[in-house]
Amino acid sequence: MKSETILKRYESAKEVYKDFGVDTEAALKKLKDIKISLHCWQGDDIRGFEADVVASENVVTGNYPYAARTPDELRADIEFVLGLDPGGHKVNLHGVYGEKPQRRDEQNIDAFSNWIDWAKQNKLGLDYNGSFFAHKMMDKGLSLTSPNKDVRDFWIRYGKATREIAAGLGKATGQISVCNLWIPDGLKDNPADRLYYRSLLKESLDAVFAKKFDKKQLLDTVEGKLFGIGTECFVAGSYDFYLTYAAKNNLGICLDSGHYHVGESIADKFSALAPFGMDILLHISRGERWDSDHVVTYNDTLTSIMTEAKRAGVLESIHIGLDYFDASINRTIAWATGLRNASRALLNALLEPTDLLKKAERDGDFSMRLALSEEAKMLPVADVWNYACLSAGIPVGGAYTAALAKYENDVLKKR
Ligand code: RNT
Ligand code: ZN
Repeated sequence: MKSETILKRYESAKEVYKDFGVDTEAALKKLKDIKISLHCWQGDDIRGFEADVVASENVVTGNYPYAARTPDELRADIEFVLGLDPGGHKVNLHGVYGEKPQRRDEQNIDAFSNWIDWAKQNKLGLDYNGSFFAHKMMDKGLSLTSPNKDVRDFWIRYGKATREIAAGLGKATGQISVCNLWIPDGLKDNPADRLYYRSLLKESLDAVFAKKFDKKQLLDTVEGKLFGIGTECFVAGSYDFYLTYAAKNNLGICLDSGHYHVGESIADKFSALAPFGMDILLHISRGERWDSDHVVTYNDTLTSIMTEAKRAGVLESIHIGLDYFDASINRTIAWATGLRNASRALLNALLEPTDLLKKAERDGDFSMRLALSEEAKMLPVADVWNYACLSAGIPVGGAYTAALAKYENDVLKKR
């Protein structure tokens, strides 16, 4: 599309939105201000840079070639991906992406000094996730809930280390670092004593979170899930468990869109958490029939997550992160496409005539609420999106796919 056409279409879209009481310029500014944290692990299937990798509890399927093999390759791929999205960004690291040969339970900020230098150059904040998996100290899939005290203590030391590291990342970058804790602990078949594992988890978490940090540098979040591969019958860290733990201990909660019952959407949860001032981290994912972490597509599930966050007044205070991994297709295309979809859904929410919808509802005019919300679905969000890309110097339409193909040819195929 010619730049001239994009500009013309934006001008007309601006007028259409104005009729609905929506200011497109204000929406575009917010699109830049609200940051989406890009998960580093789509680049190499959560392999990371530790030497003695063991089979992971975080299963990634597919073997498309050209995964990033080194920290520099991974950072180059991230820069490429971020360069294809007009929104604001951060980068989300996992423990296994440290670059020094440190024991997991002795990991410290030194392992991330290259990441910090790079983040500073690119004005990016860094979030962090403890890697409680793919390690010889996992006890039949259990870490903080292992009946073996030595195992639990190892992972408690690691949990403490993750928070120190994240606080260090927050300090170094001058942007809050969200430190997310997810553990795979659970059982394949029905346990006889669920309470035993959950009591151990509570005890372990109490040790991990004993130290208090400045919330400007470090925000702790805990991430529950319903089930995983190999933990079909029982996951110790369920949503109920962590929500209660977070509420009692003043921590944030991580909502992963792939971790609930089919049909249960995290979109409904913002308004349930907002009245209590709960800090929220999103892991935007796409579960296909099960917790599968497919690449995020632009669908109703995704758009409703963003619009509900806006309607509940938390869009600007939640921490938005992505969490998907597909190793069966070109990883940078998977990454960029999911990121742009999250961004587009964010823009769509920012452009929603929310005030009009809420007014109709307050007035008791539910028929008008329906009519308006259906009308809103056909508003020209694409014209505003293309304009956002053009203004940020990002390839629009066909030029976007051409840029992806070029990167595969020029960079990835040389690996
Ligand atoms: C796993 C959780 C967790 C991981 C990442 C890699 O079910 O979603 O967030 O996917 O930490
Ligand atoms: Zn997640």
